[in-house]
Amino acid sequence: MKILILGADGYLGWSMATSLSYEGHKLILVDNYSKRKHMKNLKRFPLCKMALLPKRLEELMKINNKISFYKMDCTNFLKMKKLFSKYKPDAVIHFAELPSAPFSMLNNQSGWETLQNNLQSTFNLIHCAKDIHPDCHIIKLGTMGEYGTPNIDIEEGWLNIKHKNRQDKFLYPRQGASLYHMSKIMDTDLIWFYVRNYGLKVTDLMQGPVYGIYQDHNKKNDDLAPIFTYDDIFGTVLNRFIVQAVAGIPLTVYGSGSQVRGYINVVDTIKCIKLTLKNIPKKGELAIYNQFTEQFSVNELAKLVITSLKKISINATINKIKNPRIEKEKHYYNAKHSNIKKIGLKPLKLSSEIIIDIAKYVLKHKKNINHSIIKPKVTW
Ligand code: USQ
Repeated sequence: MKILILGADGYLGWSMATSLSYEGHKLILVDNYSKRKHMKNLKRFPLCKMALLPKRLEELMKINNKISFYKMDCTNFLKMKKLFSKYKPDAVIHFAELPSAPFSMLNNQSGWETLQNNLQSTFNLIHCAKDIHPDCHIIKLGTMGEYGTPNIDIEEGWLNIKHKNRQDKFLYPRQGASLYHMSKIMDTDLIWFYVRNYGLKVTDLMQGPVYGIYQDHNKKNDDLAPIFTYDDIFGTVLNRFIVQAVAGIPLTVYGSGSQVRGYINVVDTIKCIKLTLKNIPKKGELAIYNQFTEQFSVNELAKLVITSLKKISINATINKIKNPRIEKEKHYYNAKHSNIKKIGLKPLKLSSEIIIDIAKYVLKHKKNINHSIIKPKVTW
């Protein structure tokens, strides 16, 4: 296939590119390094210094030489149009969005940049598809956080509503808990508008917080590893806890720690996206998958890290700190996630072995851990 990957430098984008390159597809990678720029400005460096894409591509090209890279901003419509016209991709995987809730809540500028970047890149993409190549399959990363934590079961994308003896199907109600999550909600509305009016084919993957490191093919090659963050702004909770444990810092449980989310290993993220590449929606269909494999509370995650890492003589402790976010801590949470299993995902369950495996990667780079970027500094 000819696959365009937008946001190819990121944690997920790069993992996706390395994995797909082994399958011999023609890959067109795009990134403007905006996340790196923000990380540098905020002095939140990843666990390992990563080379820029052209350097990392030298390694990838040894596996697959049908890869091109464009340093390009997806909010630039003319450039996007040119790229789309040149390649007319079979599929586009859209990771080119600012992914951090704390970053979006830092100040007015970061909030607006998140809204503007995420909406404009998505808008340009669907507009290119409509104008140039409506047959291409757009795979878009959404987030479970779009649904929030309602007091009813979370369905997969849609909700059937009966009202005064009539019935219809609507997008499941959404209520984000940060400007980042709000940007994803607005994305979804835009996409659905284009899908139903112009017959586009879109898959929206409502993903929960991701953990782990994509190592299938790169265990021995650091140039092919993805960016791994653990700081208060760009790191996700389980990766942060493992780094904190390795560094001897008490695990930063926010508030009571009873907040529940649906989590997924990055290895499964890649598998899910590959499955959806093969399951193309019909013209005018918006296929929605809740992309997570297991639900945990923050307390459960912290306890699992502690008991797992004890096995390799790392003795971690918990530090419950005032929750820096506005979020419900005690709440109902029961989210459906069967669509992805229906198309073939055999979930990789979180285990002590997996936590130890991630900790071993972190231990290799322990000297790089910066203790001053652990405590949450952004509050809302
Ligand atoms: N949390 C802690 N301690 C920490 C960090 C987080 O207790 O040190 C808690 C948070 O309060 C939250 C939960 O862990 O209740 C998850 O937080 P997170 O930082 O791992 O995830 P979040 O900010 O929600 O965002 C992440 C990704 C985002 C993705 C989202 C999926 O950054 O790109 O869309 O996970 S979801 O949460 O389902 O919306």
